Amino acid sequence: MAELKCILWDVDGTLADTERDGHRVAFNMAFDEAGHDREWDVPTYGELLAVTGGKERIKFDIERGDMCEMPYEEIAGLHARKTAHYETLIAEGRIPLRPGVRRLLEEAYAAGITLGVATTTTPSALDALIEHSLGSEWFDRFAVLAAGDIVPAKKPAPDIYTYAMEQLGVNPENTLALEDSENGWKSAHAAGLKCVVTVNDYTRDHDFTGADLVVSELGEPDGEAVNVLQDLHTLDVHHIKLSHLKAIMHD
Ligand code: XBP
Ligand code: MG
Repeated sequence: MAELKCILWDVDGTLADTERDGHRVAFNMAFDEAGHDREWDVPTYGELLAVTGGKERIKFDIERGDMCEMPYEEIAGLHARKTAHYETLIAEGRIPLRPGVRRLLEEAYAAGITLGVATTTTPSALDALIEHSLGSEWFDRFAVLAAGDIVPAKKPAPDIYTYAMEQLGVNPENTLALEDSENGWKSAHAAGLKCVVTVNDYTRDHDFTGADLVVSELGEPDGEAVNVLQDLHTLDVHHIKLSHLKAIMHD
């Protein structure tokens, strides 16, 4: 039985559905602008999401022969342009938060739970989402923003979660992760965390065996009941509340 002291949030797919209409579109804008004859359509991007990290994803597509060879500096430059396009898309307000995200963040913050972010995405892309989708006050409300290349090994390695907990001085037994993907869940699990997963169109069929709770979304009190796909703690769920997260830790 452990007390819930800290919640670490994944970003892409968890805070907001950023992949299909945000990151994917931005990659294609950068490819087009640089004269690369390559477009990542919706299903192709779904396959490529198995590789975490934008630069790593481009490199993988090159190595499998679907993009022309280029030196790493060029990949990094291409990715920097992609990030700039992504930030513009986010600033245009195209990607809302997922249902229940703001509600649960507010509830946890008001309850004095330490909140942090553990993501593979680039720090400036995360900053854009916080500024334009969440609100600037969250730069102070999150006690740590752990993102991108700050650790050498990205998810599914545990490193980004371990780094975030070290920064906060919290233990894994008091920390819960909110994730959306198999790589994210594996990363949190490898770091010793309990984990609630909110799936999306790209991740619904991923393997979440062992995850504490897998639901369609966090949901809202006045909305429809969320779809519960896996529940190791036999919780009574209509929408995910802080009390559910506490119950998972206590179990
Ligand atoms: C998701 C990722 C990222 C994004 C693209 O991160 O794997 O690579 O797809 O962002 P998470 P970058 O789910 O951990 O938030 O291009 O900035 O890497
Ligand atoms: Mg994610």
